[in-house]
Amino acid sequence: FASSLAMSKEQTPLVDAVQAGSMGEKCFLVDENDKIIGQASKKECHFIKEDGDIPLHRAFSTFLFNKKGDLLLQKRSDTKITYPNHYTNTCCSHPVADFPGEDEEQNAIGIKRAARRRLHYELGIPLDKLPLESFNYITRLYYKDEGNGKWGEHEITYVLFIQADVKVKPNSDEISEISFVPRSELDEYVPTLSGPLTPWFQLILKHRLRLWWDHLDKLDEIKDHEHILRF
Ligand code: DMA
Ligand code: MN
Repeated sequence: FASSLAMSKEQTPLVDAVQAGSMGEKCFLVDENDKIIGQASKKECHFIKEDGDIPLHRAFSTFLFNKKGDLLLQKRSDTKITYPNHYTNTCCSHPVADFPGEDEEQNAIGIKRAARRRLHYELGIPLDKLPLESFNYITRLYYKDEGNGKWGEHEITYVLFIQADVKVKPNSDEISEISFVPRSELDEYVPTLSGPLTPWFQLILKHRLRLWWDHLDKLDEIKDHEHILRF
């Protein structure tokens, strides 16, 4: 990814160095049924090819609620390569081969390990507040989105819910704003946001978030580990 680190005439980095650095991480390629079929760099997995193809890969999308039941939202920083300055759910990323055990599928344990790692990295949440058992794997969502025409997404993303009172210390390379939204204020709050929503958050918001949120105390009723949602 070195070429993108080149400086322009004004000595402005074309791409943030930290974000560019993570582009070599190895994501897991999957087939339409979420079976792992290989690995590819984070860069390859998000770069839109000439024919419009984006390699399908595995991801996760975490929703963290406090004990009152308010949802933590974030605004992606302006240095993110994909979807900068977009509002989105608490924390999303990918399980990667660079960290051991993130491809372990029993109880979606690998996904939970990756989510724990990224909640700590992006939001500064202490790891001891994030035991693997506190993550609830709800279901999977398939989607493709062409982003800005250069960088996009094509994922099967595992939706995880976690409820905990935690101190957050956002990493400014990832996040520029956070907010806790009460369920009763969701519908009036979303239109006030000063930026677009990520496509995956838009889909979940439109089709499932209210229903799932209303089941925060009875998540077993909404879990579906058999089917993959496709909207
Ligand atoms: C990728 O999230 C995962 C989903 C569900 C879109 P991301 O772009 O925030 O990944 P990262 O933080 O690793 O750049
Ligand atoms: Mn992705």
